[in-house]
Amino acid sequence: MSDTTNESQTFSAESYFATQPQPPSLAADIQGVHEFIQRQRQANRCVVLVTSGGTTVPLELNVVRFLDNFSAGTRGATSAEYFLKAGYAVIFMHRQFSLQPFSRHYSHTTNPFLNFLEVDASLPSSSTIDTAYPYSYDPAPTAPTPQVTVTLAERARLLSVLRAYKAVHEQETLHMLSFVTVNEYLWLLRAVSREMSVLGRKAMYYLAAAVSDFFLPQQRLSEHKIQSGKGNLSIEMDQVPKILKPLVSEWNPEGFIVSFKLETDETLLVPKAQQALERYGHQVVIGNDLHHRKYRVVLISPAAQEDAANQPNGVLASQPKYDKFWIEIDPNQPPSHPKEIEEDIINELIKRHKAWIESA
Ligand code: 9Z3
Repeated sequence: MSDTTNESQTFSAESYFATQPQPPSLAADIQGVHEFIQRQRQANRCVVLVTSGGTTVPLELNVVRFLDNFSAGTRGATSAEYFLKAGYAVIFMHRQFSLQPFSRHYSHTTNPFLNFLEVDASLPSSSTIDTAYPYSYDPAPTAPTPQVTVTLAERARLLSVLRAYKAVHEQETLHMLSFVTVNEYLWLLRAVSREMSVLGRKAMYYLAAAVSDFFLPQQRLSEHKIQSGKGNLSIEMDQVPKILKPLVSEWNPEGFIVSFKLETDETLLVPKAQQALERYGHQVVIGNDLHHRKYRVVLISPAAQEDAANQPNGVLASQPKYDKFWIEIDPNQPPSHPKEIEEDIINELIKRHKAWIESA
């Protein structure tokens, strides 16, 4: 790494954490994670870390502008629900204000929850609105308090979401953590992974967050808002270190690690996913392409190697290094009851995680 502060550098994970600032909330966040993991250990549960949503890259210290990412956190929030349903405890590490399990059904949507609520129809509509204080939360003292109900058409769906949500709260199996910048994400990921290492093989990582590949080191950030009026703006960014490497080899070598590969050219999916497995040596890479990600993904994992001793002639034919497993659903789902691809992804991963635990 160069020691001047204006030049671009190549960061290893080690040099990154040695030079980039630790977020002030990290210690408190990790205390919460520590206690959550202790409780799950006592209950003998598997714990999955689900990362979700995009990271930002601030362009100024007093940040006015930043680089962002398209991800709304649908994959992560949906997957977290299926993990919870299967009895996993979930650490949901998500971009602040991105989609969350359960509430996702009624947020960031073209069909927001207010559309499903009705003010008691037995009262004349004029008496249900306090025209003098149209937006006041305090009912006028003399007015009857109208009841709010859920429309009949939405009641069954809401009830099932609400029941699942309440059950998870009661069992305390969901722990929320949030990040905004790529720096906060990296520090949290390292600290949470280290905490999870006490779980051994019962820990799973489901890294669905869309993490920036580039960032501006703190030392090269302009303190104040970048001024216009000086013509074009050129910014040279550094590469974010490949964090899967220390995660797999140092922070939690026993964990079952699932990473995602996003491409816009579908022909690159399989080779790029294989390259990631080759490089980091973890368990599964899920390849998804931007336009079909809700209906088709491919799971790439190391192929089980046959033992030559089990072959009749004692010789092995050349074996593929990787297994490919496509998961696909019909893109034309009924709006009333859509199937979500995450249901099949999580079922498959849980099967494999179980085998991973049993093979210890
Ligand atoms: C994913 O590929 C996720 O599935 C999506 C989910 C971001 C596509 P949405 O929030 O989208 O449901 O709309 N996440 C990982 C993307 C990523 O940054 N992967 C890195 C890469 O492709 C490797 S870690 O290089």
